Amino acid sequence: AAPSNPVGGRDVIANLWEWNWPSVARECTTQLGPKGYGGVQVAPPQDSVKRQRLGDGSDTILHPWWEVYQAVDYALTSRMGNEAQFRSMVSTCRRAGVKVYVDAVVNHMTGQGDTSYGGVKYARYDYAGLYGQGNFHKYSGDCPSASGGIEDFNNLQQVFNCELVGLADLRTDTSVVRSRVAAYLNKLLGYGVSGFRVDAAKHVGQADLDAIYARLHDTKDGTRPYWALEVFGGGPGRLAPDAFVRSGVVLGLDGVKQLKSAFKSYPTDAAGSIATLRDFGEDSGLTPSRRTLSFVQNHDTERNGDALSYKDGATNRLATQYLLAAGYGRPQVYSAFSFTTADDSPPATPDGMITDAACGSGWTCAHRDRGVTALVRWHNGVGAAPQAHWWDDGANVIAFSRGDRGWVAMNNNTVARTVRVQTGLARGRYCDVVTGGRSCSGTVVAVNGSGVARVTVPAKGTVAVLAASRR
Ligand code: AAO
Repeated sequence: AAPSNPVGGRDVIANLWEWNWPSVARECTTQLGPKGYGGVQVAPPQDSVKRQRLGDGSDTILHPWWEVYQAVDYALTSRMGNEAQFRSMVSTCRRAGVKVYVDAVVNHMTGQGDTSYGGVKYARYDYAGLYGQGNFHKYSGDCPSASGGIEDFNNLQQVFNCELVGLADLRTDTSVVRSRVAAYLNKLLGYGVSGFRVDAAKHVGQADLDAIYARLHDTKDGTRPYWALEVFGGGPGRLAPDAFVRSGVVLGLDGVKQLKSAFKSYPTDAAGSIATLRDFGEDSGLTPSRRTLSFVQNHDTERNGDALSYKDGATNRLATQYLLAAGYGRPQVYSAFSFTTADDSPPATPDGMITDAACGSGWTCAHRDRGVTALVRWHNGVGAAPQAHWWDDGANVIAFSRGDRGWVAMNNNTVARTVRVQTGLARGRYCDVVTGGRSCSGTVVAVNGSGVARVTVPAKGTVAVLAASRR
């Protein structure tokens, strides 16, 4: 079986979604490595649909972000760069101590178009030298819906064998397709990639995922590849996220909704206050921590209303800090581009090639936020120590320790709050890593002989101290 999350250590992943390869490489060296991130997730690197101008004067977005989710070929010729740039990015990141995880589109090929970024000419069920009609469920008779598409997301046969939004569904139940998919992923592993986010994993299904995984080589570090499965919640039986945890780690998509309701509904809905996070994780019905890749949002949920987004500003930062502190799942920090409509392209040339990521001009750079990087450092400092000393005011202020290694307090109000709390720490004066960074120039938390501290937590802010940051 695929491995669980690593325990403790530098495990935080930055999801630099649709950053181009030279920008990812630069970021690994200058930011991610130095700030304590242990991994970076990148967008699908295989060749994809490149939409052509319609010539009808319509204002349809020519190169929406989702072009990259329509695979044309397993050559690494994408909107983010070419194969040489991809390889160089992976080795640069590895040298900076940052492992690379790839978004793998293996459930399907395309649903439209005839030309790719790599210049390949194709048809929906014909990819010369790779797949033809016999490799698709469209022609195998296994899809029971009248339209050939998924009409009912609760129907197992449809979810596995019919087409997701019209995307040509691969027969991953055959050894020919399994071998070709595995060859693609093994090529990436050979370049130094450490694992995958498996796109539309719910539609591949457990048996096919397991068979593909069994064909994968070890990583360059000699470990089994990380294998994080995209499975939206809500499906019954074998379609539920819980039914996939034996095949791999699953994406924490239900947790995303709980985080939004905790952080965003207060004070309009007091029931949704952050005090409810006392139970966040397995106690609130989520998949096991060691089998969950958790995040506040990803590219789908920041658009579909399930999640907070960069548009929520300080509330989104606070939720990200909470996730890094909580210890549920392997935390991932999402960082992409700002958008107006759901289909917007990332900043790109007229030809669709994504341009270098410039923070503040089109790119949110949430992973660089000092409040976030402080909590990455704190997360690494507390390691695998369990949550203890939970405290809340019944509404919008919470505090907890991670064993005796660190203590944190968070305030989701729009005004500062002063609290008197049991920290579980030994008597002493501790430096807040959020306001003080590494230099201890900010807030100092004084803990008395009984472990109690009186602390003022800023509006929409966090105070976080490490036992190791005692003065
Ligand atoms: C584009 C065009 C289409 C066109 C197509 C082919 O937009 O009009 O037909 O090309 O020409 C992305 C875009 C698509 C885009 C596609 C290909 O989102 O718009 O299509 O690239 O370019 C389901 C899947 C899940 C999938 C999600 C979008 O299960 O795997 O749909 N996510 C991944 C990617 C995604 C990508 C693809 C897959 C395809 O992350 O970006 O698509 O590679 C329910 C179901 C879920 C279902 C959702 C959304 O979920 O249970 O299975 O996800 O609905 O349809 C609560 C409920 C939960 C519900 C959820 C919905 O959480 O509990 O049950 O709300 O918000």
